[in-house]
Amino acid sequence: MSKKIITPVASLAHILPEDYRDLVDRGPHGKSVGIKDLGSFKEITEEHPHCAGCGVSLGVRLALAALPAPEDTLVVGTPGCSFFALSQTALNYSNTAFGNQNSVASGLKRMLSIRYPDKDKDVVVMAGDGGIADIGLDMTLHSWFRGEKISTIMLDNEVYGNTGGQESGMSPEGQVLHMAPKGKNFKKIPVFEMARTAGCVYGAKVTIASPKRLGMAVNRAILLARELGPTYIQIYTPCPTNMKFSPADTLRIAKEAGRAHYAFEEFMTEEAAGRIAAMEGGQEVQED
Ligand SMILES: Cc1ncc(C[n+]2csc(CCOP(=O)(O)OP(=O)(O)O)c2C)c(N)n1
Ligand code: SF4
Ligand SMILES: [Mg+2]
Repeated sequence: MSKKIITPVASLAHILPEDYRDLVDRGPHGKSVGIKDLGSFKEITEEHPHCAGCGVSLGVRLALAALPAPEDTLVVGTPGCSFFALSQTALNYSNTAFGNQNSVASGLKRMLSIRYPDKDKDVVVMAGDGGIADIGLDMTLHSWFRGEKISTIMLDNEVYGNTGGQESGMSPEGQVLHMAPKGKNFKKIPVFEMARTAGCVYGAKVTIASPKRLGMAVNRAILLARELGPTYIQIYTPCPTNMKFSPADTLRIAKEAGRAHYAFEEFMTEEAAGRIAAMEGGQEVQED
């Protein structure tokens, strides 16, 4: 995307909302921004359309702030709570029929590689646990089997948030939910481990309470996908509305998960490790 597309006519700039002017002046297009440089502009906006304290909206915000080239990135999503934030962004965004995101992303990546052979065009799937691990699981896995050069980012709130709190394959065992009144009776699906087995060259598991690690993992995933093959990031994005905790407790819950079932983890192939060392000069993933 060219920054020119979002530059307002000078004579009308003064009547535009603050967040549009902020996007033009401080937006990420054409430059490198980090979490500390976030403005209030629309793609990573404070005023999101989600419930108060929504972990998904923060996950979207942090992941978008880590895109290495937002103007050359196509985000592919599917129905679910993340769709609300993503469809309001000033990024290239495509929504798909539920669960089809990795198939659509595969086709778009191949098409972009043919159309722009000399330019890196990053294709990034961002969707919920229901979309990636339940209804779309075969599409997710087969994109990894085929070695598609796309990154898949799961916003894991461990529930079908958008449709009112049904059990997801990623819900923890025993979790009481609307469609699981006696508690979920099987374990969380090990998608992280499946990603490694199915051919992802890099994977990371992180929570929204670790923004630096999250940013570095997303950055690594997208740069490695350009050259080597599929990558996977699983972000814990707790949902106060369906998990019935106070919106003020979202980060505390995420921090606690980061010390328990969502402890930071990475895997990478030898080739990916070599590329990371070359790109980052041996820099460690910083602790938050
Ligand atoms: C083919 C199809 N099946 C079901 C739905 C209904 N639906 C919309 S969002 C959703 C669940 C989303 O859950 P998840 O992917 O975990 O995202 P979240 O809302 O939790 O962020 C479902 C079942 C749909 N839109 N299309
Ligand atoms: S239902 Fe949960 S995930 Fe969806 S917007 Fe509300 S807090 Fe966020
Ligand atoms: Mg979900």
